[in-house]
Amino acid sequence: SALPGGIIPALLTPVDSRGDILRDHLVSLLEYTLDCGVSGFYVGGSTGECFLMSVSQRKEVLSIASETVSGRVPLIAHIGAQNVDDSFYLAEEAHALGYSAISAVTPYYYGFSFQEVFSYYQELCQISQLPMVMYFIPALTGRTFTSQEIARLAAIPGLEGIKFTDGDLFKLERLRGQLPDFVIYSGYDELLLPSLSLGVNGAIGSTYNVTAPLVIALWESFREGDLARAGHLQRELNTIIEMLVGNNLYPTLKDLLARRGLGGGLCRRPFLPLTASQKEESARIDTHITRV
Ligand code: NGF
Repeated sequence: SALPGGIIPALLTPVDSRGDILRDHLVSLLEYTLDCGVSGFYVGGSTGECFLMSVSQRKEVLSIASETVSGRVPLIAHIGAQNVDDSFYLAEEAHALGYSAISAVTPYYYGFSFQEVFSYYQELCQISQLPMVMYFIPALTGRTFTSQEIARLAAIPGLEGIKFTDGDLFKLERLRGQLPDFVIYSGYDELLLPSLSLGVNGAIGSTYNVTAPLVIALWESFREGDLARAGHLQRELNTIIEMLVGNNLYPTLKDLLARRGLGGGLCRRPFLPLTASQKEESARIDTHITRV
């Protein structure tokens, strides 16, 4: 498959207080994580705040990322939207901008039937020349699928992978066994090591924007068979993730970027800026990361 493996940050989108994209900050974040050795980027996903943006802003983010990365690593464009025409439009843009793959969240709201979800992916895959990574995140879409249903979706020509953001590792294991050639990305940063042991091809996550060196070290330790070191790193990372999630995740990730001189910016409304006490906690998280 043309889909990248390895550690892939779900790219943050720095914006100003009006919600406009801060191009320079986005470029700094891309250059910093590339220097850390990431294997690709997942652009415009949940972490990128796509559901809070206009289609033209989403296109702007896709275009800044492809211009900046300029072929150094593969890029996956998240193009999922509530309005299918927006998805189709963004899929075409992603292709024109040189992306390696597209990805779309499973249709949410309205409680769509399996057949409706199937038709949605089928049409997207027919329209796009790029491989598709379905984005499975039942906690936020409210829609889960059995491993058999996922296998039926995986049979759609062009649907080559899944971003598996679920804690059900039994389901992940069944899926890996049933579909040896399907590309599976771990979507919960907390569960990277167990997911690696079950055979995922890569990992896409929000916290990798600020922990790339640590998570790449975990990945390499696992590859080298040093499970003690991999386990140690997962525990350290999980302490960091727990603090991040308890402090308003995305605004804190951006605050951490700002502390490293990378800008970072704010999040779009209704996300609120960090309070004074959240900023203090962010400073503690920053110290914690540097100490590991
Ligand atoms: O933020 C969420 C929401 N999930 C991300 C990631 O799966 C989202 C995960 O990294 C993503 O890839 C995207 O931007 O589309 C978590 O933030 C992390 O495991 C901390 O819980 O569930």
